[in-house]
Amino acid sequence: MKRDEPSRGLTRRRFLEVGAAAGAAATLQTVTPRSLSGGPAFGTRPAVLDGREAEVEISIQEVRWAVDGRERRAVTMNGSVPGPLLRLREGTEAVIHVRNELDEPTSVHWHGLILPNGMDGVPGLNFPGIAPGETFTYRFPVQQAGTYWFHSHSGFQEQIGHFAAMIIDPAGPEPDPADREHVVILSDWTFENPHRIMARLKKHPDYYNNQRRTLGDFFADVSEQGLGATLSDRLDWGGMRMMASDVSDITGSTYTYLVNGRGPDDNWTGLFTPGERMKLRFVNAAAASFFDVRIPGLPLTIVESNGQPVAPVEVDEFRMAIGETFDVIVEPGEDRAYTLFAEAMDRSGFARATLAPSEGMEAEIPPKRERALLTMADMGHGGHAGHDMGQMEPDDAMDHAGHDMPEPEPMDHSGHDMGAMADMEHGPALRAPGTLPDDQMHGPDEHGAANAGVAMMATSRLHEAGIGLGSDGWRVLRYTDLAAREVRPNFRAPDREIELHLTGNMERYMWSIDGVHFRDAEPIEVRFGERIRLTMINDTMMNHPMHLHGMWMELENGRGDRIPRVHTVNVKPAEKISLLFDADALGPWAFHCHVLYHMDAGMFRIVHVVDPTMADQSGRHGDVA
Ligand SMILES: [Cu+2]
Repeated sequence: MKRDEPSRGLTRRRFLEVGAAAGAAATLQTVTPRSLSGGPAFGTRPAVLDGREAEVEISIQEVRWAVDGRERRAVTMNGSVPGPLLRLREGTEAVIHVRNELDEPTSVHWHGLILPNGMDGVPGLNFPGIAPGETFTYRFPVQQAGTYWFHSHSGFQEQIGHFAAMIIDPAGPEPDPADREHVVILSDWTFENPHRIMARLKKHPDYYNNQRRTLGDFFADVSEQGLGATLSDRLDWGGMRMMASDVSDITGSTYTYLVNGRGPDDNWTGLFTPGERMKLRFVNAAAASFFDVRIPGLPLTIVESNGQPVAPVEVDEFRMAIGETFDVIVEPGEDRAYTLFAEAMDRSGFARATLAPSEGMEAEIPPKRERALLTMADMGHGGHAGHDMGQMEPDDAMDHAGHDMPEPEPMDHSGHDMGAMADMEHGPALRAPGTLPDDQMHGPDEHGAANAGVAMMATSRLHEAGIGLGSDGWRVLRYTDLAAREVRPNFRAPDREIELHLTGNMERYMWSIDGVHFRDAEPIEVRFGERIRLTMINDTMMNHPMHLHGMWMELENGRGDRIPRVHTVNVKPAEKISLLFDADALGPWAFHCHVLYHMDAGMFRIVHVVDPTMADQSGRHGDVA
């Protein structure tokens, strides 16, 4: 394994060195990758916090961070974007001291980790948060292996740099050994204040789509960014026009897309020796961006999803929802550079890096593709028509029985009466575990003013690559391609089904679940030991990457007892999906959309696992957010 490259001086280090460096770092220093290093090599490997045998220390600091030559304030872990790579080992205990050097509260949430409730890091829900000047010690058993990440669960800190990757080495042998590996963290960077982004979306939800900016906005930008930057923004993006109902509500008009903290011009480079088997550990740590990832010239073999081994799938491109991770094996045989290309789903920009035998090499950047357009199916008026049969393969053994329903007349809402069937708790026996849900007409409940444009028909779309993908003539990953590497033991049927609607009113930038903002919602209560089928119906025309803390979800994609485990799953517009989870962890857990701005707007619930035999188990410390 060539995980580290001694020639670069970034050899595997123990906590002591890194902890000392963190302690010495001053706040508000200017950290530019190139100026620090005196060459472009810095940042090629992230700093590593090795928590496998020792305690580690993370300091939350404000620094000036430069992207493609421009600077803004960033909230960081140990002074870098992304923060240091954290390495843990399955079967050990992690001890992580997090010191808050900001003048505002902060937190660290361990995305995808199974741990005691009090260590999950959601302020107001699992702990009080970390006050300025305080140190909070996270201490938990490491019970899993794979690629994960961690980030702030406070305000908009995640948007401005507070995220990092975590690799957990297995207690036993590595399931997919490689000659070399690189962590590839994708993110979206903005020079705007995220509170301002949110305020703009509240006023004009299509602000970042149609570039409709007022003279006042222009002068505000000039005072914040300077005249040159403002004009350059306008020139770069002035030609872009998008529909109000486009696929992303925040776009490349404000975002620069990053690989490992580097903009497209900075061009992060991952080295290889031709002929090596290389593992790329991808993390989508963006606040609001989905990425379509490919490396032209290299087939991509997906071996892990959400940190869990999956049966290897070879594709040419895959979409990453926010919060997802994928491990990908590539074998570059030629002595040349390859472009690692991660296009924003709405085609408004891209993150770019290079895999090469030596620094400074570059390969071609693929031409811009047509931007994705919403279809009738995305608006829930397509029924069968929305299923791109061209992507289906004859060997797809999924149950498509439900897809044979006649197409509804687009404007005929009489079908809504069928919604009475939706109350599954009192309905017939639940369908077999691991199978795909049937299509469903929307019921009469429109979920109130917080919901608009309800999709009439929700369908299973796991066999679709996603909006704007799958028509380029190459292989694209679909959720139905994912199968757990091993058969799941004791795979059993759910005890109960809970149905949730993902709702929103784009015109008012309101996002909710079942039409109710988080602040007005009761927790979803489940009993310890229950096996729950969680069915989600996306009533909106946007994608929502839904993330459950503290417990694995099993995505029912038709693979029976080999359905994949996930911590995050994307729900497409007008899609109906279902997941199984065992309520095996007591306490209140966060469940939310991982679009930071959707979560902030109210698309959030508490899933509270209670033991009816115990008295007080609220574990709450006040209001969340
Ligand atoms: Cu969302």
